[in-house]
Amino acid sequence: MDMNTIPVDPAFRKDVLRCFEDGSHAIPARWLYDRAGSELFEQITELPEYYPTRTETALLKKYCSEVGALGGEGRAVIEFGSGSSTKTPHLLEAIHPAAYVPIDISGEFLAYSAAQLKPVFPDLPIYPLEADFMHPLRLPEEVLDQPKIGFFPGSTIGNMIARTSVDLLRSMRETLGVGSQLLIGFDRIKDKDLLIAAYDDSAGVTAQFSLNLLHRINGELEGDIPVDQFRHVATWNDRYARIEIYLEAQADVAFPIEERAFSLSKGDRLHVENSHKYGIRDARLMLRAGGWTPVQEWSDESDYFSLILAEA
Ligand code: AVI
Repeated sequence: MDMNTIPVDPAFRKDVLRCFEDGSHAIPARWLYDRAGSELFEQITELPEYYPTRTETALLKKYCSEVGALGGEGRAVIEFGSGSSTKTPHLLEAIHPAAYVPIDISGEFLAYSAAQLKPVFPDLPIYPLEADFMHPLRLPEEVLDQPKIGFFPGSTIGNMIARTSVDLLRSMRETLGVGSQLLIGFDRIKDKDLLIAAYDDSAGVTAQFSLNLLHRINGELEGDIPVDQFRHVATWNDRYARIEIYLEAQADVAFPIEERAFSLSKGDRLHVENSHKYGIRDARLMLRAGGWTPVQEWSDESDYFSLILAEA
């Protein structure tokens, strides 16, 4: 093998080929996050139209001390999908945890976030865990006997369909144990135009983020998809209460992927992401279905975003 070749994840190959072979024309959103995709997502979080990150960050700054007072003080913080851990310091400062366990599939992100947090919290033991948090996990030995609080910000749960979200909440309960707490972010249902603008920004960064998936297919799977023949489309599906992201062919296109020939007609769409939004009762119900009892919730003045503290 060429030393510069990135080994292809067989699950990526399977999902991409299935999308075209069975005509489902859907690719799971997890594949949006290669290195370029993760960098573009960081840019999205700073866009004027993308309200979730700044709204949730303001809630964390304002209310994390209440999490401490509601039993969070001194617990070990277990963060699911910690990424670059940008929101974590607000929680760590407020509840003085016994330890911090960032969980991420990317070892690179884990090393980065540990390096960022170490100088700010020199006395905090950090035990990074490189793993897929969608399944129950064995936590590091050092925190097994400590009271724990899970942290799942960003409304990342919104990128999953309801059944997967509930499965994940159950897995988290199994990983953390009865008596644990969970602090989780939910993006709320709001004006359709605001939602669409957040997922189709005027600078075109979100479009680049979704179109990057086609570049990834070309780079990793010997594809030759004409990326410039596709456009990013964000729609609001009211029945499912979610933003749906598609890549729409602007002309009839034919292209190979790993020497197999595929084609799409003008107007055909590839479904690449869902981002569900929640009424506050939907969020509470989802938590209960996953084995978590909501204890307290905090929202901004416009009810754009909510943080919920729950107990197992
Ligand atoms: C990571 N996740 C919560 C983002 C969202 O808002 O659904 C992903 C995203 N996709 C396009 N913009 C943001």
